[in-house]
Amino acid sequence: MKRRNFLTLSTVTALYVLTGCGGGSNTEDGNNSAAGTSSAVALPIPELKIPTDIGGIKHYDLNIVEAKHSFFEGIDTNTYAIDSTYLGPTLLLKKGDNISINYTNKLNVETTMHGHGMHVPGNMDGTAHQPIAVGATWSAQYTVSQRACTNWYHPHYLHKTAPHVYQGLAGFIIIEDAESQNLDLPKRYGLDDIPLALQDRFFSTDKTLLDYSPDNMELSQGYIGDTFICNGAIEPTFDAEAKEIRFRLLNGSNSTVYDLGFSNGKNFKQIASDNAFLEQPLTMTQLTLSPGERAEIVVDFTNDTGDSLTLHEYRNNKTFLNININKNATDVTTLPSTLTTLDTIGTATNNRQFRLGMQSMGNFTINDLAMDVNRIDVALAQGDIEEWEIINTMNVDHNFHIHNTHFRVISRNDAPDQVPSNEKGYKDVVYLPANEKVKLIVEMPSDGITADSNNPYMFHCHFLEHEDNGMMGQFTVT
Ligand SMILES: [Cu+2]
Repeated sequence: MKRRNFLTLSTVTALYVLTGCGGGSNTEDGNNSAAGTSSAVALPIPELKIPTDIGGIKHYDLNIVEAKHSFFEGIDTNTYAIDSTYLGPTLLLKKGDNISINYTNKLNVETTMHGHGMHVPGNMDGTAHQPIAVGATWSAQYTVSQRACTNWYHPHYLHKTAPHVYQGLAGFIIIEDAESQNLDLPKRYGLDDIPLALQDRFFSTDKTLLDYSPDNMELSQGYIGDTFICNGAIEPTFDAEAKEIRFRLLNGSNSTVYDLGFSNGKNFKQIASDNAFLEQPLTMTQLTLSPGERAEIVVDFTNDTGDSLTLHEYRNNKTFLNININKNATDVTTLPSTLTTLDTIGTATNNRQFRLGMQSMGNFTINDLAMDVNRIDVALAQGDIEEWEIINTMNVDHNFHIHNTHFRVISRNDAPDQVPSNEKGYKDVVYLPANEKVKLIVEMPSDGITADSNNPYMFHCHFLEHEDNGMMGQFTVT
């Protein structure tokens, strides 16, 4: 049941080109009449989860389940999902909300659920220290205390994050605040505000299973699937209104770096990086996202009625999404020239170095140590401001993610001017190409949100195969 033999995406692409669909064959409701090709699938939009308000606390009840999902017409593929058949619903949180996200584990294996990018106490972080036993419910309860951004939730189970995510466990967390609600941005979820979870997968030959079986080389160099998927669909089609459209891009892959752009070279504005708006929209034609990174972009289709284009991935030459601009605008937005003001982080009072490396084939380390849940690597206090230098000592790509807080990138390879403009905002994941290094300024907020040694935060490579195999450490904030 090896994965290499089945109908590959390039075959699907060839079919798509041969049948010539993409432009005129979509019906009004987004269903494509040209059955038999993957392009017939309308872009799935994750359900927007409506919470139950009990005594001023918004409760989100979510079930982690085994499911069957149709990636290929007429074939059920076994998956994991959150109240869905693949991925999970979107949680729309507002700054100041008191929330309780209740995850019930209906799998036959233990897992966890972590809010990536969330500023929450260590015991609400959903890491290896907060396992959800089979049949049990775990609640992440906190007050949303951060700026508008696009975050996501996914398992963070020790040594098993990669396979659990691979089977389908992930969902969006969108945070809004007064500022984001007042800006004249596309914000009609599913109409002009579109979350896109970008992933790649291998399937078993009969396509009934997601094939997670990286060998040692793939553990190291990346487990890059031959089928690229967008919100759990293969090359789906989005019928867009002829207006500004906002895409919330998430690299939800295990270990693939995506270079994203539109097939016709159309430019777009990046408006947000991981943890906040950028101060001004940045005009771009291509955007690199490593695993776990997010970017919000706005693309203006106002004068593009009748056009078709794709969201393309240039590094692996794959199509994520077909877009047809074939609907009249039912609203008008005008992207503001200023989005926000970002606080500068003060002066660092301490420096640290984190060397990403490998002990032996398939065993990864930070500062020569593999992850140990019983070891605290870094002890910090609220209000600490530090400069962290992350050095990729290897000939393969990594990245670096810090829980609880955001950081700003000071330099790449010791050069401040090598930091691209779209990395100058609030980040929680930073890409480290082979043999490169970055300097970050990191601050632990002084707002009473802490993590003790029983429930520490993590820092790690977000290439999930690296994280699962040792490239992770733990820190406390007291
Ligand atoms: Cu890595």
